[in-house]
Amino acid sequence: MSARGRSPDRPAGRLAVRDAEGRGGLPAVVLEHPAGGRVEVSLHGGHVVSWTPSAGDDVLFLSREAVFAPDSAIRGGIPVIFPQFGEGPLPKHGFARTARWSLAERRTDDGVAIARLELGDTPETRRIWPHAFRLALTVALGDRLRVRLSVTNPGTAPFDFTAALHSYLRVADIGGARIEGLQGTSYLDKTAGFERCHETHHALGITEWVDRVYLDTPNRLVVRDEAGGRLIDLEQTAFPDTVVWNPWTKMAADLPDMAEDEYRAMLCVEAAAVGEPVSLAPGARWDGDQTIGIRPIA
Ligand code: TA6
Repeated sequence: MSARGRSPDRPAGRLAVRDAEGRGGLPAVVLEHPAGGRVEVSLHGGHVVSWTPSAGDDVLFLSREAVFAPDSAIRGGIPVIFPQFGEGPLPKHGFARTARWSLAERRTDDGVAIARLELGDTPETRRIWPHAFRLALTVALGDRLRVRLSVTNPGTAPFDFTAALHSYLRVADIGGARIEGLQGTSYLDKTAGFERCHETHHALGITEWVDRVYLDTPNRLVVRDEAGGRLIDLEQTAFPDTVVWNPWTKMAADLPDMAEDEYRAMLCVEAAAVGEPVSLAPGARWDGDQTIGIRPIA
């Protein structure tokens, strides 16, 4: 549905967290809010695949070509990237996004529906990444959606990791989308051999293939979805960096799990710890959050 053809306000429901059969028949957990909001989290990848707020379209983009299968990453939603962002010795973007997570806790608390998923090391992960680790993904649905990635080192030696919440935001049309808050920061431009550049735009529009790691970014950004008539407020803590990605025409054509025109309906603005790996001492825990809210454009 287009953002202009708004869905009617969803009926008020109850505050709940329940098991569900997710897309592709994969197990999922669904969070519901009395105001009508609904979030679906797949246990495959610990992946938030959808957040429909009380009114309007899904805030997250999910490709109509997305593949829901045990060995595949899902194109859209919020992939969890750990322990390696991008290319490197491990599979691209690490193994957390294709692993089977378990539901560790579900609760409701003061008007918020909360699910906590967990993932730990296995013989398979230790074969390619020789560390004991424990991840928790806490998804909290209130007026906004908060996603927290927690990394614990239960082992006896420190380890380093890079990570991201690779959020795919849905926009009504990329031509009217602007990111506000990055002016004055530096970024590594993956489309130009990771050249270091300086952001001069107050409101950054996307008019071509963009793939950038913005370093040391402010913890609040706004995506203005002009055609959709809404602002998407992003807040991140402990993730120092922000990745901005849109594949545009050529790159989208190379992605088998994304339709050719869909680059117009998405914009990745990712809470990331990429510029410098995080070093985690034995027994230590690191928590990184991304919170997403929406407001109508006044
Ligand atoms: O976060 C941006 C990025 O690293 C891009 O370089 C692009 O490849 C994208 O992620 C998607 O990666 P994927 O492996 O999911 O196709």
